[in-house]
Amino acid sequence: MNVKKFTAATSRDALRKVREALGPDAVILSNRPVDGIVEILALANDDVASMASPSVESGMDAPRPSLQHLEPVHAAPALAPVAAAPAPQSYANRRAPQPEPAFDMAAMTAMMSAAIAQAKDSAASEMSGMMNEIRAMRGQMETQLAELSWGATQQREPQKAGVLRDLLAAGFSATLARYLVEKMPAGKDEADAMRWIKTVLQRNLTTMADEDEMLSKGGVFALVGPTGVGKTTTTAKLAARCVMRHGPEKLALITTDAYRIGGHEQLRIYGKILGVMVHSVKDEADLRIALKELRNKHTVLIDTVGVSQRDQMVTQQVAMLSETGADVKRLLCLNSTSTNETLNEVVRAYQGSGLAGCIMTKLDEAASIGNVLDVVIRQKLNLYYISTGQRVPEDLHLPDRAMLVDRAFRSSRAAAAEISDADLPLLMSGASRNMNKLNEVSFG
Ligand SMILES: Nc1nc2c(ncn2[C@@H]2O[C@H](COP(=O)(O)OP(=O)(O)OP(=O)(O)O)[C@@H](O)[C@H]2O)c(=O)[nH]1
Ligand SMILES: [Mg+2]
Repeated sequence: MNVKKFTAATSRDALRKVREALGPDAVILSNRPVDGIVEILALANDDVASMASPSVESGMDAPRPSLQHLEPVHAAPALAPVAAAPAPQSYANRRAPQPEPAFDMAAMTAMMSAAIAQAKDSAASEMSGMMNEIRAMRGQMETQLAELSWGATQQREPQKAGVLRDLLAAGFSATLARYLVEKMPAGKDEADAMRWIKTVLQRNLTTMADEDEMLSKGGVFALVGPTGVGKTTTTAKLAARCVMRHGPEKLALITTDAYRIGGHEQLRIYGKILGVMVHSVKDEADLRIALKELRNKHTVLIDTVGVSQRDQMVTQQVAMLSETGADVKRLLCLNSTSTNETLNEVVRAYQGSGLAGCIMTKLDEAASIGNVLDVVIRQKLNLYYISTGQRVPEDLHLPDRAMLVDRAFRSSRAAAAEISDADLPLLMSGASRNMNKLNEVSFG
């Protein structure tokens, strides 16, 4: 008996090799992918016949695991030849009552089960390969359909393409840009279209109604966010605003920056200048005690230690601020110079059970601000303040929605010129998959 192994890049090639070597009646024992190629174990039809006979050939080219495990239960020296060359099934049927050579029967059964097991394996892996291919094809089709549909829009309504280019150049995400342009009523010229877009963006930008919401009402506010986004500086700016309105006694400052060398010093200096006590806490228990002691203060501002949004410490920090027994409102500092993707990641990481709002920082350093406005709009964050520089307290302002939206488009003219009409379908095609998240943007 001569089990032969055939390998090729594809099943088809491997089968061709089998046919060439063993003829069209070859019996395939197994067919499976191995290390990226296809491996087929096959027998010539004549060999199948000879399996029934005891004249087991000594030289098997291919591995024959089954045979090696298959010593007959009772040693069977009598491997009598079988005259006819029956198919395996008929051989099995003929087994009793004549004592048949146990070796061959066992070998045959084992070969068959090994072949079946391999066939099952390869069917499963082929199925999962097929599913992956179907998924990839679906993705490609979606992309191409989106490209086609954008190509058509561009020809039909060229002013939409212009608006789209401006939105992308301003830093808005392709998803939001596409959504807005698709919802835009037809028949507007480009200036009209832009006005409509700006109005919709403004309407969907939520800002603190007026400063009284924070300063008059008071409460406990924690500034959170990744490292270096301006939490301490913004805390000092807010503290100065509180002191100007209510005097230093009504305010307390807490820093959770207890373990970095000199971590709390920065805030302590601001506290000294303003005449406000700064409390330093190192853990949740500390914070609980401090907030209990300070419950009579009109406003408590907590400056937290910066944690990367990719660090699992964020979760601990969110938990620490949520379980103090007091109502701690978390304000997320968003660095306007970060990319849209990074800012989305930051919001996701810091969201916890809900943010009270956000503060845009480093607006003065940002070349475009559509990226940060996009995140605030899509994540429906309440924008409390904008920070436009390092000076305490001057560089903190209440957000002006019209000004912010105007500013987003003002600096983007040069960038818009760099996006060609031919690029638009491609840029938009990736946006199609996230569209369903946007159905709450209001246009009325
Ligand atoms: N240009 C500019 N710089 C800012 C602004 N806000 C803060 N900075 C500067 O950014 C740097 C970092 O500010 P911090 O307030 O220390 O930032 P932080 O978030 O407290 O940093 P960590 O505590 O290390 O996480 C400082 O040099 C600030 O002066 C801003 O709005 N514009
Ligand atoms: Mg700090």
